[in-house]
Amino acid sequence: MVIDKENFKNDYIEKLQNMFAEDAVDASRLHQYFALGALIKDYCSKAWIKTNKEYGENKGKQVYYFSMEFLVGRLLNSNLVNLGIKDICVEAFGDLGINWIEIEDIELDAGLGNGGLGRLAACFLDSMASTGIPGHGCGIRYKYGLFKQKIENGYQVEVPDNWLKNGNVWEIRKENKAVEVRFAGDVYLKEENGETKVVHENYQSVRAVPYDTPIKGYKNNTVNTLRLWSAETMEEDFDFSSFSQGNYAKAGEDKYSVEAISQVLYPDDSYEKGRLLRLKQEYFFVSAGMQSIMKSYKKMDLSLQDFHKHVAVQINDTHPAVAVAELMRLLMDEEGLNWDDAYAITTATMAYTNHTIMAEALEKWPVDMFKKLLPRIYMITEEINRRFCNEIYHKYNGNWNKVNKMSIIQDGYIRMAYLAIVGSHSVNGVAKLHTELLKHQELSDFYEFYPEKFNNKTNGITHRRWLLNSNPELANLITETIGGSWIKSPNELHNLMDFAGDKNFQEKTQVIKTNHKIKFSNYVMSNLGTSIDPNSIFDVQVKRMHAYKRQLLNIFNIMNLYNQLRDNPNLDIVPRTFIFGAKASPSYYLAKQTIKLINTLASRINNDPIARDKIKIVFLENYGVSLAEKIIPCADVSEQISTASKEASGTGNMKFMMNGAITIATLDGANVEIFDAVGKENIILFGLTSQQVIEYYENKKYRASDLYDSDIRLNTIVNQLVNGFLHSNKMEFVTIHDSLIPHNDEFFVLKDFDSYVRAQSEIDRLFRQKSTWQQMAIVNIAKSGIFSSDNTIKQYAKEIWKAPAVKIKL
Ligand code: 26Q
Repeated sequence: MVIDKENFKNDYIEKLQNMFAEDAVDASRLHQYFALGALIKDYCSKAWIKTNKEYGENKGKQVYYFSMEFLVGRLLNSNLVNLGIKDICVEAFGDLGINWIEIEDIELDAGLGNGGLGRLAACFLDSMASTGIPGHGCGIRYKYGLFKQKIENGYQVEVPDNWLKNGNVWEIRKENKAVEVRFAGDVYLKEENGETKVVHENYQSVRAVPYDTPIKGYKNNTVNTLRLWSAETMEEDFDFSSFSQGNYAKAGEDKYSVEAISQVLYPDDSYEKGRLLRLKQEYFFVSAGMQSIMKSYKKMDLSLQDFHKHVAVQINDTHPAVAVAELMRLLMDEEGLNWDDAYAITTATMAYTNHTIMAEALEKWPVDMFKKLLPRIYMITEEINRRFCNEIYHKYNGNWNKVNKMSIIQDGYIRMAYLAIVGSHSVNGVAKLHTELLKHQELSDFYEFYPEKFNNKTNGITHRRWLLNSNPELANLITETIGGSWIKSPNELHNLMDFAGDKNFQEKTQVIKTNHKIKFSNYVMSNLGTSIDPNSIFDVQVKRMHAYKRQLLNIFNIMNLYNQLRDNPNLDIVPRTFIFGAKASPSYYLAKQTIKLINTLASRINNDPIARDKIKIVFLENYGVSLAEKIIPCADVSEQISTASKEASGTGNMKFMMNGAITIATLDGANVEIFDAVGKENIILFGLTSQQVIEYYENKKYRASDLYDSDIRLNTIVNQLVNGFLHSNKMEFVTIHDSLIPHNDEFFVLKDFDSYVRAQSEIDRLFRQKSTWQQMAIVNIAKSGIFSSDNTIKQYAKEIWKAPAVKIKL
């Protein structure tokens, strides 16, 4: 299909007329946006039908990515770019007198995720479609995404994210594909004609209704599907007797409790063990998704024994790990297979990705609760575990200690990571270092038992959203310089290496960066009323607020600079703007206090004549995908400063690099691979290594108070937290203070402080050398292609899923 500007305009005008009986100029912004979305969906629909048909007919491997989170952000721009009609559309809108920027801003982010894990799932969808892998997303259509963050008096305040309030133009409700999900009730076995049958009675039914969103590949004909499930009451379950007796409240109660299942996304690390609703959510979308896969599998008329040859299921962390038992249930109870066959098929189908080594983030469910809510799933889990423990017992000659350590069910809890490992044929970490730590530390018993299951898949990011879309100026310059084939083959960005030393090219990349910085300064002025200098270094740390990510280390460096400036107002430093953006989980007090600390420091420093021309602090409210797209192209410095060993991978690090920021980093997660790619001249490293951190944890020899006593800078800063220097209420930051002293600084902020300060001075020194700096930036862009999620997806497809790409012809 060739769409040129004239027929695009005609199509669009017609769409507005048909949908709203309005013409282009008179229509409201919302209607203009909706008509455009609907038109784009029309443009995708033929290829969408064709893609599904082709997958059904060619009967090749299809991949299902199960995830509690899909942090997709906005879809208007990415759909236009992937269709190849962005320029035509913007020009056409110009002709029609419609302000494009305002249209873009109508769309609300689909914020159906917390952070890295959810955004990774969204990048993967884009890459699967763009590389032609038959891969679909399966998740929950939350009515409310992650809370919106407001800053009031320096504190985070959470506001519901009602992202569906204007409707969602991208989705299609598929009433006819609804399935039933059963909770609780009684399960028993019954003999019938010499066969054992499983009977499940007195259960509560929930209707799962899918909403499908097309995932359009970049300039190909593939349109995959993101299927998100919404919970509704079964019509026959509506309590008509209460209703007709006038007891509306009672009639509505069930409806309310069922709909609660897909009402709201849980913020991470508010992870209080055993939240019933969270478990309901997990089983709800897993059961609905697996049932729907089974249905479309059966339509293809293939033997159930071959299920795993046609279906691959990737589980994104342990949140969908009940999928293991659910597939067993479907194969045995619904399809009549025996245990051994069902088990072989299940493990050959499932694969598990681990995203964390933080012990407190590993999901555990209390047996009592699990059993009551999912009685049949519990029976199956128990049997999987019984057989697994038996195997361990025999392999280790009756070593009960091993059995206890590895048992899926232990001390009254079900350990979901263990269920996922046992029930899958593949277990992967998300960066080289992370996978090594899984193999040799956290999951070493399992690695010893199942070495063949373990593998690494370093994360990636879609260069279409994170370069082509968010930084079109840089993308155009790259295309002018090395041609456009890097867009389909991102590794070709490497050809920019020839231009790293080219003064002319350096100049051009620098102008693009500066223009972004000017634009962003205006945005900050109009939104926050803070004036910032576009010529200052833009030093950016944007990510979830967590102690291990160490926003506090960044703050300590700023406090140190401020203290130096107060001693010597003529201190010679390159002016710097420290930019933060971060949401804290609502129940994570230390994280929320850290936000308050940043804002307190910001108002102090930004208003102090001694400091404000040298350092500025900006805290951006409500950091999310759309804000990331704005800020990342502006960054000179990318802060990736987690305590080594704690950040599984990070993906923000890759986005910044791709936009020409210089990384200041610990050797953690994918920073290690970025370092390997760019070399020591093009990244600024500091701090303890992961091995040193692990040794300290083991030998318990770290004493934060020794550093507090011996380093005058640290002594001053730590005291300033509680001596009234920052806040009239001396208790305001006492939790932060106490996390360091007396609680001995779990994340080595004090230990890495000196090394970090030196690294920051190195940045100051390098930034003064314009050409050197720009050369470093170009090397980073050139080497970033390997971190395209297209590469990651190709590795998953080849090594885990065994799923070849499929070309869709129209
Ligand atoms: C669990 C139980 C109850 C409530 C919430 C949760 C929960 C939700 C989300 C636990 C963890 C998460 C999210 C984890 C996450 O985003 N991890 C990040 O994954 C990225 C992609 O692999 C990595 O790059 C990051 O390093 C990792 O922190």
